[in-house]
Amino acid sequence: MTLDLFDPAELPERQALAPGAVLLRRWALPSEAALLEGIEAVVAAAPWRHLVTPGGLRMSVAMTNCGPLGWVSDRSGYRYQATDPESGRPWPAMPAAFLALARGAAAQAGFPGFEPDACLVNRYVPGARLSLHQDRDERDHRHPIVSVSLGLPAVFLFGGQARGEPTQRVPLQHGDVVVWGGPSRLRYHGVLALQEGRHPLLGAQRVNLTLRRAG
Ligand code: MD3
Ligand code: FE
Repeated sequence: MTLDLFDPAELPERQALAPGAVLLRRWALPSEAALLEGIEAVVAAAPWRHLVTPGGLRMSVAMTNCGPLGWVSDRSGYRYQATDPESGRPWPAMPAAFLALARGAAAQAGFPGFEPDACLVNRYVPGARLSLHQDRDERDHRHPIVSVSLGLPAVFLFGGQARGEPTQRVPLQHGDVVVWGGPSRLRYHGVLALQEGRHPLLGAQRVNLTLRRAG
């Protein structure tokens, strides 16, 4: 047996990216079927949509939400709200598999007791990207954020506490889970434009679940 460090399948399962930031490679694989079913149920009740930034730009990433609170953006700003602005109804319930995954991953990363009340679901097709930003719309930044990558691989940009600081590139693949907490919680981050490709289960897309305690 040789250890091929260039084969992503051979890399260690748990990797500290920075203080408070832990990458759990393939952590979501055992629940992939339940996660995909959950995404289908959420999208059936609250379809994908392209939000507009306060500056009037249409985001290339399509989004929806589930759980008690959902993240939205429009000309008046960014916020969490309990209802889907498209339908006026509450966001669909958080699928049990999302909740179980988030609790387990957070505990594994050193954040026991994490209870998310918001899950933003992001869909990237080739060319879609997320520019460098901080997540600061949540009430209490002491709670970590759990992110789950499904489908096509992406390159995640992990910056510093200020926008101008150098960024680290972290390749994220299907099933990878990252827990961002503690001193990493307010670091700048983004996602490079998705490359073309086909994933056996998801086709030409990447879906990211971002689980947060927002309220
Ligand atoms: C690093 N989504 O929706 S979650 C977002 O892949 C967002 O769709 C990304 O950033 C995506 O806001 C990645 C990863 C993430 C979330 C919060 C962080 C990384 C973070 C907070 C601090 C540092
Ligand atoms: Fe973010």
